[in-house]
Amino acid sequence: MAPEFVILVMIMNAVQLVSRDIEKVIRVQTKVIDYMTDFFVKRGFKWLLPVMLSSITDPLWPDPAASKMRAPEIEAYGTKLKLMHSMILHKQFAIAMGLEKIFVLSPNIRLEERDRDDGRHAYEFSQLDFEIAYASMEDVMGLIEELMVGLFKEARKWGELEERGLPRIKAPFKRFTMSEIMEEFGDDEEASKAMDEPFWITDISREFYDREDPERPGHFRNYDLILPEGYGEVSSGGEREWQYEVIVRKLKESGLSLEAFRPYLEVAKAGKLKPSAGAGIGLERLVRYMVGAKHIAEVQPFPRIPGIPAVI
Ligand code: ASN
Repeated sequence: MAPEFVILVMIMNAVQLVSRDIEKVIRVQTKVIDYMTDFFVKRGFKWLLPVMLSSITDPLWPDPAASKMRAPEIEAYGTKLKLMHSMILHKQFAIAMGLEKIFVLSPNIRLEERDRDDGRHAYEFSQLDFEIAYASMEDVMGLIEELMVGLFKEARKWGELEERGLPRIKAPFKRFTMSEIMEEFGDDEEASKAMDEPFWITDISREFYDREDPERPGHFRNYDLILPEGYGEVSSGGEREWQYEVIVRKLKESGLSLEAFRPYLEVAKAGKLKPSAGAGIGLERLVRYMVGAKHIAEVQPFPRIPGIPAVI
């Protein structure tokens, strides 16, 4: 799609929006979601339905890749409920309930700052979010590599992507720590532009729930999968904290209020959180890369671009 289409999609009225040709993109999206859900179901994962409102959600802070934002709230039956930033805390609750391996197609609302329109951010999007009890970062990274290698192999056969020329990829993907990326490329965006295959960034200092390496304080057992050609981050995850004292310390270090996480802390204090690891894969970002779209608005039937009011 031509770059000028990107500009157009943002100023389109409702009739123009429903008149554009998005059928091929949604055909690809259908195949991608079909492949991915089948992959998890075949490996014994339980498929949860999404949670959209809760008294607690992902603070998305501190995170070098996110701007500070507040989850919008609605009043329901005398309590304030937040629109979900992500289901990370609910994934940990599900593991605490005894569900060993879970995934969910989760809609997330993130009211990014207005200057976040970089073609990759949408303020309403969906991720395939999964979590595995007692898993390590190697387990999750290996699973995502297997998923991506299989998906790309399959997708190269799809008529819709014939001209796109997706790369032949093989596992293991290259790995860099965040400090190696900073040193070599300046930031992850520049690294993404310099690469022609997906790669990992590990050891990222961010939200309290990603596990700090107990043997190497100040280092983190987490990971982002970055797409090449400047498409940027498509997946992020980590091993999780589960011990009450560690969680309280990290919440305090992040400057977050303990009260905002009360039910989560109650479960942690009761010793009910378990070690786990997981990740979320951004569906629109993945589809955007696969079809080679310049802007995420081109793959959203109802674009949700930071700074631009939604028409429908
Ligand atoms: N889904 C991510 C994870 O599993 C969290 C996020 O979306 N912020 O770590």
